[in-house]
Amino acid sequence: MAWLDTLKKGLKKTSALFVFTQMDEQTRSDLEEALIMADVGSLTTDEILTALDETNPKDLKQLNAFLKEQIITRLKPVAHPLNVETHHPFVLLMIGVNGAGKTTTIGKLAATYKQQGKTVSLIAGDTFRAGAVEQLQTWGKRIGVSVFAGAPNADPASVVFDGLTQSLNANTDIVLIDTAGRLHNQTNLMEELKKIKSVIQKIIPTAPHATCLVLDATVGQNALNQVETFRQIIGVDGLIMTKLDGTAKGGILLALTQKFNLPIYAIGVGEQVDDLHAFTAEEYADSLLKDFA
Ligand SMILES: Nc1nc2c(ncn2[C@@H]2O[C@H](COP(=O)(O)OP(=O)(O)OP(=O)(O)O)[C@@H](O)[C@H]2O)c(=O)[nH]1
Ligand SMILES: [Mg+2]
Repeated sequence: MAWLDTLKKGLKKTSALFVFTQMDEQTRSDLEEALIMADVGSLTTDEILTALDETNPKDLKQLNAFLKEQIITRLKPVAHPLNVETHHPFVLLMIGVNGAGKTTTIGKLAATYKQQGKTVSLIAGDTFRAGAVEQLQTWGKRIGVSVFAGAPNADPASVVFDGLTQSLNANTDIVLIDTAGRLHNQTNLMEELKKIKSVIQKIIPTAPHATCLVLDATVGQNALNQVETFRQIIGVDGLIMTKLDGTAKGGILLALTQKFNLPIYAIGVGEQVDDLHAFTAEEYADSLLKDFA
């Protein structure tokens, strides 16, 4: 996640000793380029550059401290792990485009809650993609959590209805609902999502207690469009950003926060069960800046 590598290389090119005694134009434009390349977004980049001009760091150490503070100040307010204690059962609806990491994230979350001694059930609301139900069942077996699946090709809303009813009867603490990946132009699938939500509300009027949009960090600026689309169609309470292990573009969280100010529940940093981490602004800033100064 060394997204400021560009800047570092730029500074190395322009300063043989990799030190500078004042903020010059070259350093400023290297920083601008590095921020844009890292998907921080033009608005946040402009804000950071304006703050930079006021702060006027004298050396690389000060510049590093300035950037760290900028990142932390912006992201600390959105670092909110999901609070699942607010409702019983707590119903989480997982949504997002194809391949974002919904099913994997459900598996990781379920394992976390199970470890905390809670009872968890998973509902296989993706009856659309071949193999989706089996993928969730594999996770369920691996972590020892029950999975509710409907008949093959069943209507996802009816699967969710039956699964939620069963979870209520079993007095489950947490219900995690998987859904199929879908894109903004797939009108039927988007309508289906609304139907799923209204079916949930028929059983539990306050649910879903969190509608979580899963975003793949490697898609870059497109993540902004995804939030916009899902927000309009069904509403989004918070985000989980996956695949931060595989990108130099982690700055997208700054752009998303600037635009939507949504809680970041967690981040995915790998495919394994323990690769879901709580999001903290400090750690995030450190990892973004780790090879810098
Ligand atoms: N490196 C990495 N891979 C991840 C992460 N999260 C998920 N993946 C991988 O991304 C791929 C897609 O993950 P899924 O969980 O199937 O994604 P999905 O959103 O359920 O996909 P659909 O159901 O097809 O829409 C899988 O190969 C996962 O192992 C992550 O944080 N890091
Ligand atoms: Mg899936």
